[in-house]
Amino acid sequence: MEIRSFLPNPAGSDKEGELFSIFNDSESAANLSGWYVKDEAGRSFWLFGQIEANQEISFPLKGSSLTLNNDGETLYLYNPAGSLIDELSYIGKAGEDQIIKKEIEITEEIRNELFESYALEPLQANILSSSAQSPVFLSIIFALILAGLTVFLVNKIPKSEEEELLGEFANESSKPSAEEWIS
Ligand SMILES: [Ca+2]
Repeated sequence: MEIRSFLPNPAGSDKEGELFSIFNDSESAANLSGWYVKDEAGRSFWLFGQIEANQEISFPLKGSSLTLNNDGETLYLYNPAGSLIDELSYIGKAGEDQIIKKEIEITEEIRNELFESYALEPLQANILSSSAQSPVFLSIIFALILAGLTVFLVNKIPKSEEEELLGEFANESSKPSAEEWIS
C-alpha cells in the first residue's frame, strides 16, 4: 500500500478540492478500515472501503480536519497496527492544481546498474560500430547503388543502339545487293 499522490493547492477553494490517493501495489484486495493517513501537523484521516489489487483510490479531504499545506507537506500512511507504511512529501510552494507524486529515488546502486546495463556497454558498442563499421556499410550501399545504376545504363543504352544497328543491318540485308541489281 502506498500514497500515490496528493493535491495540496487545487484551483478554487482548497477546502473543497484537496485530495490524496492510495494505491494498492499488492496482488490482493484489501480492506482499508483501520488504515489512516496523517499530515505534518499530526491530523488524521481514516481510510475506508475496499481497494482491489493494483487499484488507486482518491480520497477527497472535503469536510476533513486534515488540510494540506501549500508550502511543503508530508503525508504518512499507517496500517491498522499503527505501523508507518509509506510517506510522500514535497518542499517549496505547490503550484495551483499541481499534483504531488512519488518520484523514483535514484540510488547509487540503481545508477550503477543503469550505467552498466544500458549506458556504458551499448555506448561503447555504438562508438566502435559508428567509427569502424558504418563507413564500410555506407560504401557497400554506395557500391550497390553504383552497380545498380551501371547495370541499368548498360542494359538500357547499348540495347537500343544494338537494336538500331540490328535494324539497319536487317534493312540492308533485305535490300537487293549490287550484284543482284547488275544481274
Ligand atoms: Ca491547501
